[in-house]
Amino acid sequence: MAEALMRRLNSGAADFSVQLDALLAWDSVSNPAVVQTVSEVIAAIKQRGDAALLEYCAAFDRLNINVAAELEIPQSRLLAALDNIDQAQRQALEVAAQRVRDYHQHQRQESWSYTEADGTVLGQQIRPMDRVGLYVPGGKATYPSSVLMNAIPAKVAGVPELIMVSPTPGGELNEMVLAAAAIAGVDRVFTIGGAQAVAALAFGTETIPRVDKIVGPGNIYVATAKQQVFGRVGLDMIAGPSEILVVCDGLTDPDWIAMDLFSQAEHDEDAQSILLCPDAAYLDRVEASIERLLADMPRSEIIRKSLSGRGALIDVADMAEAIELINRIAPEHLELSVEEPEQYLPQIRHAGAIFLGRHTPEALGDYCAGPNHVLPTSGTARFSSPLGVYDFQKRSSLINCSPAGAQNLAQVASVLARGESLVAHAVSAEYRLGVDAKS
Ligand code: HSO
Ligand code: ZN
Repeated sequence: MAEALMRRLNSGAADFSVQLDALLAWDSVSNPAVVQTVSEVIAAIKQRGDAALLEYCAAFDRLNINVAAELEIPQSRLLAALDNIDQAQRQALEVAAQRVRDYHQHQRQESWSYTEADGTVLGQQIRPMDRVGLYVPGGKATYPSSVLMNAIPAKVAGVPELIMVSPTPGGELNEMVLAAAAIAGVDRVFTIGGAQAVAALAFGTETIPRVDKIVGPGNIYVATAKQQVFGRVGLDMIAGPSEILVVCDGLTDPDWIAMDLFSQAEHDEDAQSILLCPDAAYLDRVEASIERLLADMPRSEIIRKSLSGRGALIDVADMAEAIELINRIAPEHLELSVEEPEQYLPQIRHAGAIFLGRHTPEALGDYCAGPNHVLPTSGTARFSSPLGVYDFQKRSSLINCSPAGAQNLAQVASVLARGESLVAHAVSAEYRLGVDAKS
């Protein structure tokens, strides 16, 4: 028999836990040479603004522009992209955008307040950020769907100015990306990329407006630059390779499951596809489907490397054990390809997105179901959530003490302040004690 493409694990094996840890291990890359280069780039943009930016565009992107204003793609050019692309693709982008918009409307948080018996009002005021930057990578991982997924929640939150940046090596524009930007309502687009684009967004230049938050994936230079500007601007998470965990009861067409595993694997050689099933014979059938279907995939080489490097077919004792593993893995995408999947939801604590039933492949969520496809990777679903409207909203606390309320609070504050030896605090509170509570 030919050697199996995917590793096979059995949860009953004595060393299973060690094997699983090894399978899941992922070190986010940090490279001292890149860190050094990126800090030089950031310093240059900070000191010399547009002049430095134009030099980097020429050096890294073969983009020879003398006037920084020409780095901006006019809105009329974005609209032209809508006509330049295949009209079936335009329509699909529009349907996807509308569904993503509808879904994200449900996430909007509203300001709230309540009034206490003594008339004091407490609450929270919710406002969008003023200006957000969206990084869109050039090259092989340029996904128009990701433009929709990043831009739409920001616009639904009410961000007035959404600035997109994307490298354009040799000046060649990606029509689908521009069309997606137009549909999503991106306000301004600049043809810059790399660490210099992140620095320009974080510090501002004469031409590039300074933003309050930067979102969107990028290569190691972009990720390193984001880390270095963190604190000056807000950031989304730094994504690791994409992952899918499929749990199947053994009753779904094995071809479907094989293709679901491929769909993650084709993103990247480092992507991770794992299948859990309580029926070992079914794992054999999926393996046979994989062998048969793989050759016809245009990205078969990437899929092969991903499945053989980081993939696994895991034989589990039962669904209870599968649930335990789900929570331990905390996958970015979880497919429950089982009968009555809803029954397991109360036990699932950690997963970026949960796809329920045999008719919900992850691919539908990647493009058009409505939920966001920017999700926590590498086990970070233990403490973080999908990108959403809430990532572009921020809160201010509201406190409005009535004179009577101030009397009540001042007594407490005064005692605590003196306990901290902060006398000005105490006296500031005590001044309010003397006030006629009716005035
Ligand atoms: N599965 C990717 C998103 C994507 N898929 C974009 C296709 N295009 C995120 O995990
Ligand atoms: Zn995908």
